[in-house]
Amino acid sequence: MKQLHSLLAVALMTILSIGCADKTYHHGRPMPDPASFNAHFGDMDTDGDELVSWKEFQAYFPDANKHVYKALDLNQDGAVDHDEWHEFKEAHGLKHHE
Ligand SMILES: [Ca+2]
Ligand SMILES: [Ca+2]
Repeated sequence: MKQLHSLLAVALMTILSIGCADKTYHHGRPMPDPASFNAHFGDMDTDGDELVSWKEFQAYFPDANKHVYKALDLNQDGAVDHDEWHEFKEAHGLKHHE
């Protein structure tokens, strides 16, 4: 009986560690540290059209990949607007100032 309990504990730990790995890896790719994306929208929007294009995003975050940018572009219109950026930051617990 004791053995069964430890077996269950091991099984539970395995399930839990798989669950954690799932959160860290999105579609099998490691997501970059969200804290590294704690930027001001206005700093990224260099041409001031209230949208951060892929080129602007890439210029600000040279290490970023399009996978991340597409995840930011919630309505998939090809550009990240202010609301989308704030939603991303809130989703990752990053503080922003109004
Ligand atoms: Ca822009
Ligand atoms: Ca968008």
